[in-house]
Amino acid sequence: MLKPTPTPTRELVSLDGVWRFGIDTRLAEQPWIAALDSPLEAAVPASYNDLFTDPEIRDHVGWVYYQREVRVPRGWGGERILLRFDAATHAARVYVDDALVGEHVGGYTPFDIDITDAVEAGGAFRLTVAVSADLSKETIPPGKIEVGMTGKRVQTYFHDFYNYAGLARSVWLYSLPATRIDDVTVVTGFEGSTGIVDYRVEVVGDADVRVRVTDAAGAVVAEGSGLEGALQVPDVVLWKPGAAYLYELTVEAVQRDTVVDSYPVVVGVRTVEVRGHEFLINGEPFYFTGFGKHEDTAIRGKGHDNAYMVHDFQLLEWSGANSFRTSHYPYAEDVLDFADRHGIVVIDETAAVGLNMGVVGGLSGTPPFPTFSEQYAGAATQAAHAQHLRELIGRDKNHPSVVMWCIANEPASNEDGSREYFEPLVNLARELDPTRPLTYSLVMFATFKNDQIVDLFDVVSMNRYYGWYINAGDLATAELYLQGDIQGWVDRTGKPIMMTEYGADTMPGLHSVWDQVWTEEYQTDLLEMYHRVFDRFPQFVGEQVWNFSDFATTNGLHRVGGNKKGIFTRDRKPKSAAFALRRRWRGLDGRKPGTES
Ligand code: GCB
Repeated sequence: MLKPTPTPTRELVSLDGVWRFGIDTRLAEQPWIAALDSPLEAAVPASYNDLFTDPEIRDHVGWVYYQREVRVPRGWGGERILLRFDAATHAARVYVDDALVGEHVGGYTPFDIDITDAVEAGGAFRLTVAVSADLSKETIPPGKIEVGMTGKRVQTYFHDFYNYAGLARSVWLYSLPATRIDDVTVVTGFEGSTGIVDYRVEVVGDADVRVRVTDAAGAVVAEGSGLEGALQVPDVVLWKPGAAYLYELTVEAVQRDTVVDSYPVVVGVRTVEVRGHEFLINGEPFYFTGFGKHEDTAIRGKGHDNAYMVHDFQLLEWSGANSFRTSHYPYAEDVLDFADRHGIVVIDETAAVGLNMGVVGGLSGTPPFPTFSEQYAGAATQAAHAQHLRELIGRDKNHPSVVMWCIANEPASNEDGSREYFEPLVNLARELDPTRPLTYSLVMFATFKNDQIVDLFDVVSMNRYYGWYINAGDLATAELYLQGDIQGWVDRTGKPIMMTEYGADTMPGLHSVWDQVWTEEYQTDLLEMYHRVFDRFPQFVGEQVWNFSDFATTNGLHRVGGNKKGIFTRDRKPKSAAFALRRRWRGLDGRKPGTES
């Protein structure tokens, strides 16, 4: 799916700003047929939850309504006119004036609605967007809504981050020519000093296709024509972690020598491959350093914010991180564009978090009923998961920064039914993208003895909390467990292994000379213990600390003002461990710690 981009043939109007806002319980039925009868207004993009002081809005279960007037530019007669929602979390119904024009389910992937027949160039319309925060067996992530003793509907879900909802990413009105480029897929490689850009174009209507590759200075370095082909780039400059170099592939749809549509795709020439126990980028072993992150800031919730994005990437660079995982959902596309430009490597994760009833069983990991059953993650969940994969890979397939898909976070891969659930999804992902390795993040209860799906994947990604949820305050025992655990996966799989989560909640400003949990020293000591163990395994290909920064969590007893495993606070101040990571990671340039440059 192509991101709306202004080109000589496409125009774009931002609908971001302040919209009228209300929640369904306080509005008339069919609130879209008139101006919303509500005193509230909400910022777009932003999650709505933390904007207001009213607790009923924050934890609202059900639909909320956003509304604004939109004017269509008068020069758009004869063009297709579309709305693009970069995300509506978790489901949306879109109305133009009194009419429903489209719907979408899935809170972290974009969707378009063609409204050409409902609006007029130069005219204005009332745009109402109903957005639902609800999670159920039919959504990814899944959840459950129950009516509590007070008669109120209560949402439960099986992940710790707060269920922020609303229009957290940009909304656009844009024009497309009737005959147009509908999709472009790019796969890159190189032979010696020649770069290969394989491209495939989908066109709506009848047109010839012309393509050209320009280098960073704008010089044309390759040209071709036709719906697909392989372009050769002489003296290629590769896209490398920490040294991004980008070309541009301009695709043109041409009718009788007239360019009727034109679209630029950013191209980084690089390869990704898993060979034996190595993860290779451009044929060279790559060692991931970095974090699992969240889209999470005060007031905005999951609202995309360019200032935070720029600053977060500065902190990645400052700490020597070369990568992050988009835990636990696809991030705003601008973040991937930024990673492409700045040479940061991304593990792109789906929103499939909480496919695990074991977490309800607490540390015993005993599920109250089977996870992969019609009681919880059954056929409907699997269908939603498949649709989500199509949308994620459709959106992100051309980003050079994305080197691996993470299909789920901590699923109950130790339970019966997990293989039946995941095998078709793995096959689908490989069909959608045969080039990138696949992984999933392994929960503690899924051990090298009982996991049922690891052979379907390319990289073993472990989430482990020795020294925190178990052996808290006892790093010596934690070290023994960790060592045995990794050894078990090495022996069982022979695949590359990385740690996608390890860490400790830490209260900034709390100190101790002893191994005391929650102190800044304990967080540092725990990470250093993990690093000692990682460095003993040649099969280890990376370390991503949980988490980049503190983040908001669901209401409950288990967290003090949110998850405090951040290396940075929620407002991005470093805890002591940030300096320890910086000492370990800076200057590695993708090499494994302890190896020669
Ligand atoms: C996990 C989850 C992550 C949590 C983390 C924690 O295993 O994958 O979403 O935030 O543990 O801190 O408990």
